[in-house]
Amino acid sequence: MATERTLSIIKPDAVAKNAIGEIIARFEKAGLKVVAAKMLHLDNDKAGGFYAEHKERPFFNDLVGFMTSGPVVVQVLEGENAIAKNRDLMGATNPKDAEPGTIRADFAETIDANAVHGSDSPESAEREISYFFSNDEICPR
Ligand code: RTP
Ligand code: MG
Repeated sequence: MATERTLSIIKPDAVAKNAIGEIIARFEKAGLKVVAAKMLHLDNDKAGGFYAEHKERPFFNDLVGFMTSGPVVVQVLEGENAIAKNRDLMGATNPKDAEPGTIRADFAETIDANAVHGSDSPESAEREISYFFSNDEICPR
């Protein structure tokens, strides 16, 4: 298996719940390393550009509204199979369908405010990491 990098976002609902540390602990306990991190308050352009693939979807405006409703923590996670591993730790998009013990099952209640984002493929990971981080902000370890 290859070492990969993935983009993770702790969304405004989880930041508001003071769950940043508990969520990052789950990544670290699963063997993923934080190699870059920052807190940001996204504006409409930055959030809309990030979710551009969903621009035509009926939930797009709500999604951008939610993602700009408070600060987020954006990080790059590195490790074996990091993209799929992070998606497993997150659980299903709708917390009601998420397996017990996943981040979304434990920290989220609704599909709109679902605690975390994780890249869904190597191509999205590459795009999303460079959307938030320059190379000199990533610290291989
Ligand atoms: P994310 O991109 O945030 O990691 O979530 P995901 O891959 O599990 O889900 P995705 O299909 O990429 O959707 C992005 C976010 O849009 C919201 N959503 N709402 N109301 C709806 O039917 C609906 N579908 C998606 C969710 O907040 C989802 O995380
Ligand atoms: Mg997605």
